[in-house]
Amino acid sequence: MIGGIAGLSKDELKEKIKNDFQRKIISLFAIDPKEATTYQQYLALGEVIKEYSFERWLKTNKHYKQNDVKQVYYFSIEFLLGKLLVNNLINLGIRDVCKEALNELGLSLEEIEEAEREPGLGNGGLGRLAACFLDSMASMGLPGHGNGIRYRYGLFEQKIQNGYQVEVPDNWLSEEYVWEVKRSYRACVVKFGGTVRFDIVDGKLKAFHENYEPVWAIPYDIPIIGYGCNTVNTLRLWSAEPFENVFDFASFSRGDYIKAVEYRYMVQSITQVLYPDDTNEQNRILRLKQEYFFVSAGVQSIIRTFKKRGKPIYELPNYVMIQINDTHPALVIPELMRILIDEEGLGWEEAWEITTNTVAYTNHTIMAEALEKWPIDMVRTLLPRIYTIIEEINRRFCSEMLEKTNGDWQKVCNVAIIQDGQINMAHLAVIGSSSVNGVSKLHTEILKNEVLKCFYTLYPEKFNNKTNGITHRRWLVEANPDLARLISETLQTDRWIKEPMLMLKFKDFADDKLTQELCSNIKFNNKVKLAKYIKDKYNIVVDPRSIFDIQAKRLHAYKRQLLNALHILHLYNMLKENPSLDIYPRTFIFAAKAAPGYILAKKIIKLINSIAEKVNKDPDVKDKLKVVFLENYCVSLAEKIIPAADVSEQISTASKEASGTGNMKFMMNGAITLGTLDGANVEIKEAVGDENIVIFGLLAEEVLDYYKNGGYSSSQLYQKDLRIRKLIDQLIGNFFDVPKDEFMDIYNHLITYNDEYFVLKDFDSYHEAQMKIDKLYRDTRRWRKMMIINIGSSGIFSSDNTIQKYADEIWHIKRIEIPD
Ligand code: 4GP
Repeated sequence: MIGGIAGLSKDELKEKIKNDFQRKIISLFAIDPKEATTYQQYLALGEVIKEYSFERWLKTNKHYKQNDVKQVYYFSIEFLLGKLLVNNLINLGIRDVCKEALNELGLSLEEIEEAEREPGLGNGGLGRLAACFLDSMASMGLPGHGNGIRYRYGLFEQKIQNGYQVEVPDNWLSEEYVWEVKRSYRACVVKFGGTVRFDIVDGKLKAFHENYEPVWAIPYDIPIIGYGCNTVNTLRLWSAEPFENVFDFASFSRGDYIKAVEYRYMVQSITQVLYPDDTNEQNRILRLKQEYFFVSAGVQSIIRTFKKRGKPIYELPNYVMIQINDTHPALVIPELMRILIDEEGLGWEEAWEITTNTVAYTNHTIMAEALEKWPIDMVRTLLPRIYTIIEEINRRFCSEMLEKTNGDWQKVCNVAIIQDGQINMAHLAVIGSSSVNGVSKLHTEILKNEVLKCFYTLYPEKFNNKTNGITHRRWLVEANPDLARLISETLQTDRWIKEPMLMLKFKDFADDKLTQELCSNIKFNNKVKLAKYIKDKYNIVVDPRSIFDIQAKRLHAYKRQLLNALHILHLYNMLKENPSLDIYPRTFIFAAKAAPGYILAKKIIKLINSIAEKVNKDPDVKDKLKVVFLENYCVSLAEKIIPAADVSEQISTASKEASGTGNMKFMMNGAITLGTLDGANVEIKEAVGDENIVIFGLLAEEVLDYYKNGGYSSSQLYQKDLRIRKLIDQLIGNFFDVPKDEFMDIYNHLITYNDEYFVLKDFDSYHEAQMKIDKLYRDTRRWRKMMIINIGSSGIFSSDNTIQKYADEIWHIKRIEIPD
């Protein structure tokens, strides 16, 4: 193993990196280092850097163990880490010296880092938040780890062909993944199917799970390296592997060869792919298997570690906290109950007390389709013992409620875990945990007053808000190094990288002409780089002097990429009517993946590309409008796009976006938010002040009121508003060069089904807001001032602040310095 790097001088370290890197190439590939491909260079460098973290990793774990430290486990079905090479170099504090070392070998760190493949183990906000939290916990010296799934295939790779999204499997593990360490010796057994038998043993009723199919859960650990400290925490991702001798396994019936093959296939499918399309039954079963798989393995390994401390089991909540990232890991609750009762021999009440004090739940969405419900038959068949426990939790809870409500069955049904033959996972999560939090002030209020109102009345003390945050180390220090340097130079310190609230001081320079100019130059250079990327990849020329107006996020009707697209079409119509119309040149950039089974979202992608084709080819509007759809949105693409944005489109229907975190990344890089008063936009507005953000559209309460009481008709709007009528007619007429009825789903969504997300209702107000942006941008000094205020204020939205609140108010854990 390569030795540690503590205590070396810069020159010693540089020499060490050069030697270790070259030796690694030889030991890995048995080739002359000069002949290595860029990818081999990346693998070798990655191995070297990973090993540099091992000493600290070991020390951290030892320290936690020896000092009986309370630790947090963040359970999440997604972790969207992004590339790790540069992140790890920065956090180890050796990026510059590594760059120099490579230069001296005639190599470029930038080229090597490009070769890294990013693990796409998440869809969007939820998974990326989990990754930001890991970075903050490690960098703040907090004992917090991740627990998730090592998917063989990540989220699909998106290609755009003829304007349509095409999904290609993301084979990210085709080569080895440098940053993980396989720990087979810490495997756990997860049990599926079978039957439950109850028997009296020593006068106590005991459950026996029999005839199940055992699956190995093999942990792969990734070191999470803290910035500017010795802490290295762990992200543990589980992979499913078959038992080689399953037919000798006592509780599994002996079978034939075909059965053995089927078993292998079943096991491997568990961790095969992220988010199987849940429109069919088989995939839904698979999803449930995934959830139980990583939860059971995670809880088992936590209990195993805890027991090594020699403490009595009832002390668990004093040493362990499990935060569940949405309801996907909510089976933690019955699984912990199972272990405490069946394996540790506790009684129900004692087990329940321990469980509820160990688990805390974060809700990330109020979208009905995302609030998980599992058919009881499915759970009973797949997880028979877990099912009996859920049933008992429900039975006890309902009888308690019946008493509380003086026998009001309706009220009890509203809060029951088992309703209409289904298990309501949000209800299970609320009932079985000590804390329930939303992810922005507005979202938490909506949870309290609408979605989980009944529970808020029952347990007001459980509910709390933790507004999301992002790690400024990845989203600023790494993604926008020039801006990071400017902040350090201006503040004459780089302490803000550890203490992000110091960034607020940058606002003091909002009127300073030099800072304004430097800031604006950095933005311009970032735009030039993005323009080059667009030219190289798509052969589209965009002018970096135009306004870069960007919407980058998952494609979803509520996020309203459609509003943006229709508005671009409107601008186009205006320019066609009046070619000398004075609008400031704009480049509209989109990046978004649609779920493979989400037809409307895919049609919106096609529409954006159809508009792009129309606009970009038309010589009449050539200098004024450009539209670009960047394919395969992922963390590394976000790192290229966000630093180049002037305008950040955060235009969801008010009440629908739980928080948003893209909004924070854009402001941190000096983009001005054009947004609705939704999610964390509300708090961004508070932070930057009304004059440094452009707000439009219906308020959340207005939206909720329309949903409850009606009063909006999109077809009336279509009749009344000529601009809107023209746009809709263009969709279904022969304006675009597309097959007949191509956009009929969009038409139906907007008109036939009355525009569920108020795209047309907010159109006018959005247009005005866009015109305001146009005007503001022309006022150079004003715009630059706005940029600086946004950048400075973004310190508030560092995930370090968010995590501090989780640590103080939910987890009750403290920062610990890991000694050298
Ligand atoms: C997302 C929310 O849509 C987003 O507003 C929020 O910022 C993010 O979680 C992190 O809290 N939800 C999901 C999901 O990604 O899968 O439900």
